Amino acid sequence: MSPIIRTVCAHDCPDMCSLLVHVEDNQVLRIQGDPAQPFTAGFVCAKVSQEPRLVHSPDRLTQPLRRSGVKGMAQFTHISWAEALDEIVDRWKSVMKEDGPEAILGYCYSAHQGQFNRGLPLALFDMLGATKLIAGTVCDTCADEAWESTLGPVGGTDPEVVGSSDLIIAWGADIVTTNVHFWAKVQQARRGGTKLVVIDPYRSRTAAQSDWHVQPRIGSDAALALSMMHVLDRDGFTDANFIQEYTNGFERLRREVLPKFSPVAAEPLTGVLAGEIERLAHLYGRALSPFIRIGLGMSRQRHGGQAVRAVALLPGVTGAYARPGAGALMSTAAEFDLNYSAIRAPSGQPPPRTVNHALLGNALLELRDPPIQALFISGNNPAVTCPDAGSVRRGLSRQDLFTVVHDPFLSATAKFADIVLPAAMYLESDDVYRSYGTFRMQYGAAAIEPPGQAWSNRRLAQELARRLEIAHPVFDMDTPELLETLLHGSRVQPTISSGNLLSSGSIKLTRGAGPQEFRTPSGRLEFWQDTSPTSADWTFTSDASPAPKRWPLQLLTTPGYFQSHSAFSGNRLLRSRQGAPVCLLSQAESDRRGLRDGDEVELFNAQGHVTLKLAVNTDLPNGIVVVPGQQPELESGHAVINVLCSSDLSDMGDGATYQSTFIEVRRHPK
Ligand SMILES: Nc1nc2c(c(=O)[nH]1)N[C@H]1C(S)=C(S)[C@@H](COP(=O)(O)OP(=O)(O)OC[C@H]3O[C@@H](n4cnc5c(=O)[nH]c(N)nc54)[C@H](O)[C@@H]3O)O[C@H]1N2
Ligand SMILES: Nc1nc2c(c(=O)[nH]1)N[C@H]1C(S)=C(S)[C@@H](COP(=O)(O)OP(=O)(O)OC[C@H]3O[C@@H](n4cnc5c(=O)[nH]c(N)nc54)[C@H](O)[C@@H]3O)O[C@H]1N2
Ligand code: SF4
Ligand SMILES: [Mo]
Repeated sequence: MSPIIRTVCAHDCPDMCSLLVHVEDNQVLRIQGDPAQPFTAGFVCAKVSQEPRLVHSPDRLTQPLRRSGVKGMAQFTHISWAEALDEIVDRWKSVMKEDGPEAILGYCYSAHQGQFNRGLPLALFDMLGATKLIAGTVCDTCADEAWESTLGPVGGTDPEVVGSSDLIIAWGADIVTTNVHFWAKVQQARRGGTKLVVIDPYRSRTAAQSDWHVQPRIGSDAALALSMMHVLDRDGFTDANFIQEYTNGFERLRREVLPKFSPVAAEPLTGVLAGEIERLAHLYGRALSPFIRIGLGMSRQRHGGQAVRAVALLPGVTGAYARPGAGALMSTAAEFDLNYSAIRAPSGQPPPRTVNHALLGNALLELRDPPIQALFISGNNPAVTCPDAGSVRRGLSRQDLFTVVHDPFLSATAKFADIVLPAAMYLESDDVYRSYGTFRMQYGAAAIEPPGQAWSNRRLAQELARRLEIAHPVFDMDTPELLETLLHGSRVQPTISSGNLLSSGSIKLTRGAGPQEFRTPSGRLEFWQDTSPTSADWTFTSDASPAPKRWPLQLLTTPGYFQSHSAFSGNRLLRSRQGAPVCLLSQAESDRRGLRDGDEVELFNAQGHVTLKLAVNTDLPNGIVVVPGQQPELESGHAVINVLCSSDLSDMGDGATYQSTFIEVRRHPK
């Protein structure tokens, strides 16, 4: 019998599955979802069921590399770790001597690792006094700020109780693709008669399997939610006691805003018929325990914060936040008030300067006094995933920039590096994990040794700290000590302690029964805020301003089913299952441009152009183009979709605005 290692899936995914990894001769034979963990429920997704092909991919890096050709052309020679580390330390020391430590940028979001592999590289740059990355703005900072300004830093409804809900709304969440274990729970509930409504401009896999797919215009969710509130209030579905006892500002919203959002007024904003809005509001108002799963996709646009805020307020109107199985869930991360800064920012000093994760291109091209001279990227692929990817690539091409990339694969970004370091993956390193889609934490043991000379992020950070003579205990701690540090002072104790994490599998936080807790400064759900500069005064309730005439189509990039951005592209089977990159366009929009299914087309705007295959999609409304996934090198155009997206930021949380991209499509000019 091959040994079975109990560990955790570290991919950037809300489910945080508990895994049983079957190992023989340092090879992963098979991965099983742990049947003893109720959320994982014995299965893994279509991606991780193929994980041996990623971990043992022939494309894995096993030795450090030094650039021998032009930046971006991926010409490298093998070097030893000693040579690589000597060169990095020498270059960083001379950059610091000439321009100060703020000329160094550590760019590590590291979303496919646990807390220590994520945290320790950040600790290194914090201790150096380097320019600090404001991380996560490509993903969830807008949504998080919107949620926190509404409910406070708190998790939402437990996904494990969705079985007792009588109505489920997936609001801008493609659950089948991004949250498959929650989908299993949803399906269980539906077998008992619960209805599933999906609110999404795109007929996603989840929408296609729903009972009712409502298709609003991109970015019009705030208007839709406010119109539902209008109907709920007008037709007597408000819970006056709940509003009185647990909320702030509803009267003002009712007086100043809701009258503007009658279904008839909201119809042209949202593209949803007035009658449908009425029906949706009544369905919601009549449900005893409606559960809204709020996705992050709708937050990645100019008024994304307003959208999330409005949707998160709906359960406050009807008092659903007080009922079991009801409420809203976006992310559970805020519930874990861990001592992150002790691991990630141990200096205790404010950073000398910051760079927004989504603005890497601008930072590399435009920052002065000092300019960024040395860049370290680990666990990120910004040449593919960052907005304004053209600027990112121009920045990475700077001859005077010294770039180090630490990755298990020669990613599109690594191709621009001066030094590439082979990284271990999560199955090759022990770490501690906390979920953002459940209320669970777990310790994950390394299942195998890393291939060749690959090093974990943690080992690399420790070694660089040693060579740079950075003395801080955090770089010498073993796993139990790091764990004690991370949990110090946290409310998750005593349910979760270093002792029980190291000795048990998945541990679930216990949360009080009773109404959803609000951790805003007032302790109430905030319908209105006058104080916050980003506050929802509801001036902007829709991104549905008419598209500029020259760029009449709005771009929607959705998560790829067989992808997590580019992190699975080292698995050739998944790459072929995802297929060649395509763009979806309605029949009418295609006809208008004389385009046919399968044509090679160019997507373009003032920022750049990308060549793709056209797939005519009969479920798509006019006026939008959908590109599923962010594929590393689009097959024919040698450009990634993010060259079309600007570096404009969202109304809250300084987030990326991928969805606020306007383009035109034409036949590829051969
Ligand atoms: N298979 C797979 N799994 C993943 C990922 C992946 O890329 N692929 N990504 C991982 C990561 S990094 C994250 S952050 C999470 C969450 O990943 P996200 O990318 O945030 O995915 P969802 O929350 O499912 O939201 C996507 C849905 O939002 C819809 N949407 C976009 N704009 C709007 C809008 O204006 N209004 C409405 N109503 N809907 C809109 C899209 O059409 C899409 O169906 O998933 C993780 N899991
Ligand atoms: N147009 C558009 N763009 C988007 C989005 C969108 O919806 N639309 N979504 C955004 C979202 S939600 C996110 S989270 C970002 C994701 O953006 P990124 O985090 O840049 O994307 P990934 O492809 O997940 O890149 C992870 C990299 O880490 C590497 N890696 C994996 N494990 C390890 C490890 O253990 N150590 C090290 N050192 N490296 C490792 C992988 O090989 C890969 O190269 O993309 C964003 N980009
Ligand atoms: S569903 Fe998510 S957490 Fe579970 S195995 Fe797949 S990627 Fe990992
Ligand atoms: Mo993300």
